[in-house]
Amino acid sequence: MKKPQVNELFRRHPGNPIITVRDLPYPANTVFNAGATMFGDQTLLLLRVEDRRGISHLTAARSEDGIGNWRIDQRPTLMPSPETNPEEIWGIEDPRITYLEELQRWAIVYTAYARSGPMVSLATTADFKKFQRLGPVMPPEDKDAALFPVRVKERWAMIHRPVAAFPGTGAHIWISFSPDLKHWGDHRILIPARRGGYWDANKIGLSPPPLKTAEGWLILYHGVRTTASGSIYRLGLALLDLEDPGRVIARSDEWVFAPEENYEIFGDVDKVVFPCGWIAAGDEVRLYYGGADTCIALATASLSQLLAWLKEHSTRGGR
Ligand code: BMA
Repeated sequence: MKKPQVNELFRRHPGNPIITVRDLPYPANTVFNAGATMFGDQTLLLLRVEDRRGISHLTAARSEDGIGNWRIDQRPTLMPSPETNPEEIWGIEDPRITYLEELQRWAIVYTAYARSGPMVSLATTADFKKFQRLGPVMPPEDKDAALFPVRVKERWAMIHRPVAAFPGTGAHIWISFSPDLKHWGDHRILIPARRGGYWDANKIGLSPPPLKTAEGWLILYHGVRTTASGSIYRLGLALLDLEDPGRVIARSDEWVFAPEENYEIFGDVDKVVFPCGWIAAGDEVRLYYGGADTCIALATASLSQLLAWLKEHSTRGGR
């Protein structure tokens, strides 16, 4: 197998962006940061739609090939519910979807946004029409969360990214555990943000949910580099032990994907690639990501190439 260069690991779809606000059946500001899953033999995206007030909701889009002919719900699929859930008063954002075989339902972990700051909320569904809210599961400030699809030693596991109010401590990726999806504990840092000039210094967060592979749980995470002209959101890889996902086996030193195309560089927020979902079909991984907080784009990769590259380029981080 020819060894791919790091900038060849993910290949952008030539039709990018695959969904923009012009594809929506109703007026809105932007569509970006979609969760993704297979629903029967269709690809289902849960789009984050920001309306013309600045408040986000979620809308389902379905496609046979996961690339085009998206059928988008005529009305918002899941709206914020500030009357019953005051933590959603400023919207619901960035859904990560995991199918829980044991419950035969999909779990949607999303950011609920209100005066107190962003926090992690959870809902489940069997059909992406009716949703059951479990409410907030992590207090603010916390976001970039997703569930593992199976229990780990009898407990559910969730990755998330709290931010400490204490200055200079950094924002790291954490893992927590729960017997019932509602009560979470045993919190600990899983992947620390690096320091100094690194692309993933000071602030990192999980991107799509962990992906089960023969070699471990594959993690794609974003690093936020603050520069004189704003932030740059780039993506790196890590691998967690299959039996004990609290153990990091590998972590890439370099980023594997970064804003390069116009639809990633220019938008409501410049220089952002922000995936919330990926789908593996055989060796192909389809990554759905928001471009510059304005559109949805697609890139594909080979799972075996990602794992081989990560193995060769891992220092396990922590510098
Ligand atoms: C993060 C999240 C994402 C967004 C990104 C860039 O904090 O809020 O939804 O894409 O910032 O603006």
